[in-house]
Amino acid sequence: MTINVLTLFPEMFDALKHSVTGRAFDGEIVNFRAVNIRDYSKNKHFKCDDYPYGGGAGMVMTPQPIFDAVQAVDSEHSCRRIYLSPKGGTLTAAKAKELSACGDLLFLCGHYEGVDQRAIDLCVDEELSVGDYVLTGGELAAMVTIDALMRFVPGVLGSEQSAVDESFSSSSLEYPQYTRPRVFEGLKVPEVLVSGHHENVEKWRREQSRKITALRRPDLIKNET
Ligand code: 21W
Repeated sequence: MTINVLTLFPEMFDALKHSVTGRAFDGEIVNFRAVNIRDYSKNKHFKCDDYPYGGGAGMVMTPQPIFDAVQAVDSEHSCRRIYLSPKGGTLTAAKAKELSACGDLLFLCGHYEGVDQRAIDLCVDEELSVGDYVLTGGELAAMVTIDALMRFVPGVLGSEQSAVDESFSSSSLEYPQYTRPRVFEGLKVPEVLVSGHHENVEKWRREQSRKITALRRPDLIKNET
């Protein structure tokens, strides 16, 4: 699987070189490429933005560098092309899982006030948002999406981690976890966890999950089928 990102700020994606995502790139389970849209500008100053027709505040990304960058990265239309946008459908675990099984991906990141609509019309299969709050651009949204989807790519998580039933994939919140020491700042690890009684441990964890989900996210329980 190859993940391509088109952005004016490719250095931001260095953040993915750490931890689980970084190891997946090193192990060539996932190939990652951040492409600078500016490299494709035909303007003599490599300009990539301009004033909005009709007026208004801020700048709009011009279509030419985006169109040419997309052609260069994906001329055969074999990538699923996603534009990170506040107007898109919201990222969920189900969407992340779907994207993880789509083959090669291309994420287009806007910055400033947005992207000329013609670049979206010509280059994009789907728009995707990460939630109802305003970011300064699509880059962090793309990183959130990439991190979430890579967890579903076989071999990215260690076998130990992938076996764990995680929040949202199992539609309930996690039980609290503890490690050494047994007592920290006067707070003890729950007795059942050090009892060595595996059945009781499992029962306690299920009960804790149920309680915290009912308290914090009753919507997850109602939505369970
Ligand atoms: C935010 C760009 C607001 C444009 C028309 C008239 C990508 C994002 C983003 C951004 C506007 C995501 C306007 C959740 C987000 C993103 C930057 C509005 C003003 N348009 N998910 N006036 N939140 N945000 N432009 O912000 O690119 S996914």
